[in-house]
Amino acid sequence: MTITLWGRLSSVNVQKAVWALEELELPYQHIPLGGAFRGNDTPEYLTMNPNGLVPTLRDGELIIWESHAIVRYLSAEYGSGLLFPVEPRDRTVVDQWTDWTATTFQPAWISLFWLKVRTPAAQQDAGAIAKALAASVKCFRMMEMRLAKAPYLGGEGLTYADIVAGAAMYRWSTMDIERPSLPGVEAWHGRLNERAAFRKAVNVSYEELVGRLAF
Ligand SMILES: N[C@@H](CCC(=O)N[C@@H](CS)C(=O)NCC(=O)O)C(=O)O
Repeated sequence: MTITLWGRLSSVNVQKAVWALEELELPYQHIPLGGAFRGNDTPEYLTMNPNGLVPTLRDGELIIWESHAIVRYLSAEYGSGLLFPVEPRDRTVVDQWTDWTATTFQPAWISLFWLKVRTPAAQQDAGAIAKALAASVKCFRMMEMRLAKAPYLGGEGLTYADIVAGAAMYRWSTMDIERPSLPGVEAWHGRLNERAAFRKAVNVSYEELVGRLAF
């Protein structure tokens, strides 16, 4: 069965899917789409993904969109016992950090990224940037409490929670902002950086997005 992934590689949500595919050493076809590539508003694409965003993944007959659903599916189908803890008591901790990333952490840091990186310098609002930075730091301090005690968000091993949250780390660590010292988060980022799959998927230039609000 062939796996196909649609989405531009500069998208953090696409990067989560690429990381999971690479981590699990799955063969896949990649089709750049969205952003400067466009194509996410065609009837063919909307039939697969009515949300009109990237990523979309097809595995045989199955088509899925929403990056966290994609990463969770790949982990369950191809990484059970590795990225996907089998025991519900272990897995719920992974889901907790995964859902928190979708609802709280990513909205905070993405907002900062849009205000600080995607908004042209002349239009930037220092007050809004400070507020978004404070909201992001609050999230990172929560992660610090966890990562000071465990090497990964789910506990002892890498799981899909680290993939969805860790996808933020290239942008967070390279944005021109004041970052507080968070030794647990930094050590975790160091561990992620040791993985070829993380480096390939996440350490990707976002130069094409600087000062660009269009997509
Ligand atoms: N909740 C969705 C969000 C997807 C999303 O916002 N994708 C952005 C890129 S990160 C997108 O498709 N933007 C339009 C474009 O790139 O053309 C997910 O996690 O998959």
